[in-house]
Amino acid sequence: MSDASPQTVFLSDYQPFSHVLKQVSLVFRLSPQATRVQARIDLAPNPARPGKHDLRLDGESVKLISCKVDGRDVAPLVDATGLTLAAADLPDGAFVLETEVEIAPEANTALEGLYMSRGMYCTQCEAEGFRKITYYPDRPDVMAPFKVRVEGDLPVLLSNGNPVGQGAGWAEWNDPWPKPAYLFALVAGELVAHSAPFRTASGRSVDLNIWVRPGDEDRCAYAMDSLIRSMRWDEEVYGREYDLDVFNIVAVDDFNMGAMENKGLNIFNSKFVLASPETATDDDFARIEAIIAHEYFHNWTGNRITCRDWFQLCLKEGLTVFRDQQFSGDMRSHAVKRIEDVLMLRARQFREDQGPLAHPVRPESYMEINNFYTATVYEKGAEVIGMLKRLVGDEGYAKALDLYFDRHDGEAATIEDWLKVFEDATGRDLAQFKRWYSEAGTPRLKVSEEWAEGRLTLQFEQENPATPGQEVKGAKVLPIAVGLIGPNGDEAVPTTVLEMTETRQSFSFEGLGARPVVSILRGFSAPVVLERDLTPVDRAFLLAHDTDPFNKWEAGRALAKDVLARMVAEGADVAPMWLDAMAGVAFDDRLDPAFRALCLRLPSDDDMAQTLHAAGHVPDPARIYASRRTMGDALAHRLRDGLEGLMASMSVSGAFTPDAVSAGKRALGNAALGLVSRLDGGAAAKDAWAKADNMTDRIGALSALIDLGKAEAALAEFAAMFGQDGNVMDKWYMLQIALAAPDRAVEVAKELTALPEFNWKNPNRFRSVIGALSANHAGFHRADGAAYAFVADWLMKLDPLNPQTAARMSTAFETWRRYDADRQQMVQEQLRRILAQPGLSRDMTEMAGRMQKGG
Ligand code: B3K
Ligand code: ZN
Repeated sequence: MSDASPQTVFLSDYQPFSHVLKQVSLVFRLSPQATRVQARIDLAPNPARPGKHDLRLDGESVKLISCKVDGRDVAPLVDATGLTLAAADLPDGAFVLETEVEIAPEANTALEGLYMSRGMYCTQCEAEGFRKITYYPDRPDVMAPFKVRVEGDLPVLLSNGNPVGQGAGWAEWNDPWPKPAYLFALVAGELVAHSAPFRTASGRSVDLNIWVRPGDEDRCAYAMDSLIRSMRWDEEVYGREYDLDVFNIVAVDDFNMGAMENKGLNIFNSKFVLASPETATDDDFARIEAIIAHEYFHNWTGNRITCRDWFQLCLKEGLTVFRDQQFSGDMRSHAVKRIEDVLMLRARQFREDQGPLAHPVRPESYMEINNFYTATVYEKGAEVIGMLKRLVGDEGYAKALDLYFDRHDGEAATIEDWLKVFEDATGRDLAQFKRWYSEAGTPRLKVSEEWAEGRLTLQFEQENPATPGQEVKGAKVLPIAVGLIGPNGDEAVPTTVLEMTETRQSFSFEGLGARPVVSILRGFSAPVVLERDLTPVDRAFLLAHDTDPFNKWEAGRALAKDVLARMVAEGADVAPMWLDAMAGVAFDDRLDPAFRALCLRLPSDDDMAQTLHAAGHVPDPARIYASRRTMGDALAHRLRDGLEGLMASMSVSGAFTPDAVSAGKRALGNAALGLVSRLDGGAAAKDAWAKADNMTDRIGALSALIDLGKAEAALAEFAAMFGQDGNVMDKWYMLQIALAAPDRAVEVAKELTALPEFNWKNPNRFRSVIGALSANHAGFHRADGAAYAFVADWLMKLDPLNPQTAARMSTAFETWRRYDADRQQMVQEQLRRILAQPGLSRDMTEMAGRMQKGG
């Protein structure tokens, strides 16, 4: 889809819709080239919009066959984005609108609206896909109950809500819960179900089904188990029960994102449903658990209470991410989950927030809303809720959430509504806190200490950097969790939350016997960059003694980053102090193996580039890469005597289970294997490859071999084993490119994209190559710009077919400001080239335009 001049939409322009919808009935006659959709909509004037108004319905790429008002043919004004029925042609009160349209699912390559994936019909309507199915007020504040009849010659015909009838070639569904059109879903295909019963807390029976292609049904057990645990958890922790007789999940191979929370009919990217020990890694299992939970939790936070408009996206996404993070923490380890979440936040959201695409958690304008399903809306949106909870306490949070569900169930709400329930439930004024929603950018928090006569004073200063369109910002409310550790390693003052509201603010602790080491921002209590001049000795001390697991890990990470930064900037050697500290953690059996594995993971190249840039350096990708390798080699040498033993002690016997304890052991065992491989020329990795009996260990061994450039045989074996399985083969593509030596990465990507199996129209496959190349930091930022051009070529190739995925992948270019003038120019050249492409999508026009402007 292309627009000559994409329009900008503004939050400040919001107006309620002209009409209210009482009931929607749809009939689908499925056919790949010519599906007919009949819609019957009961409408009435909206009392919130006094006066008589035209009826404007959204509609794109739909062919109008007929249109009737109260049974009489009418001739609406049809244009490229919808139709209008003039007020004068409409009855004064309630009326019935009937339309029939024709659409071509088979021709739909954008995977938005009704489309086909390997013979199966499938929909994706969020954010604005329903308008590609029929004429409709496609906006989240228009909610209505839906009845759907599906006719087609496929055995399984699904839609939202409860099944009310079915026969040969048809099925009828009724969804009694009013919903916006973006939650509509339809699936038709040759599918089989993996089913299980569920009984809700109040005794209602629910049939749970996971629908997959025949042959895949034995890989649904983990997703089903995750679903059942999610449903129980939401009852126990949030008091929220499921509200229909069935809950259906469908796995589809061609999907633009992870999954979609359609009411009663979640549609999933198959890679986040299908799992067996042979095909899925521990990380895959953890992601499946989290995404199943996320989509299920949307039933209350998103579906029962939805968003008034798309600017409020974080209302459902931030909250639902927060809830899925809580759930995963409860199921696994809170410490490990928090570290992983912060790693991801820094890698994706801080990166976004510090570049040209920075935007507030609640943006105020957009051209294409699909471009705002970002780490800022999702992950920072979740962090903001975490801060809110920290500020009002667990009880205040629980009261506020109960009030939120009581007050807004069945409504389309705003961030103002959300904050008001916290104010009303806790008596707190959140006016200043609200800046977290309206101001972009990652605050930088500086801290210095003063010590005199048993009194420790912490002086904080926050800086809120300018972001595109936002030069000046106010001070943020920062919950700063602090603990003090005495010189003997005992906790002198347990975690206390300091509440910073000014630009500069001091807090004192009195009556201390000896000068403590301060542990600041425990649990990563606010999403800020902490700038702290702590000596390496103090960092090592915190790594050894901090009682807060996040800050214990953070101390080691900060130490590693200091060391690596000095290696890159000054050519310093690997600091022995860091090596000793790592040895202390790696072999400490009292620590959780998963935690130890995280400690041994070096800061990523991109993270280092971000950090160096923020410190005023121009990062040199090749130098970062080389220094990081040197650092890894030094670590391997330092730990060498213990690595074999560590690998042996981490081996998990018995049948594979994806539980957190076994996964943690495998993670540490594979980390040790990665280090051993730097010493033994690949002997241990070859051995591990031969012995691997699950995908986690297979990937561990294969990664080590690719890293050594000795993976040819293993790669061929892998392809022979899994060639038929698209999701598994995506790993094969991804690893070869992500782990390629920087000077080889583009060449490897070129070779792989030339393979006949490289089905670039499949979003997972496209991401596994283009995403992997952008993630290979030094490879992507190769000095001759070859990777920039390669990625731009592919984005331009995909854009006309699937603008959403192309635009998403274009964020590869969002960091160009960090680098030297040559690289900046080369990226600019690619952005110009993209923007000059005739018929460029609205999605890509907005993304490339924003990136071009800089920041
Ligand atoms: N709500 C969907 C994402 C829709 C993305 C549309 N471009 C999945 C989720 O966040 O749960
Ligand atoms: Zn979501």
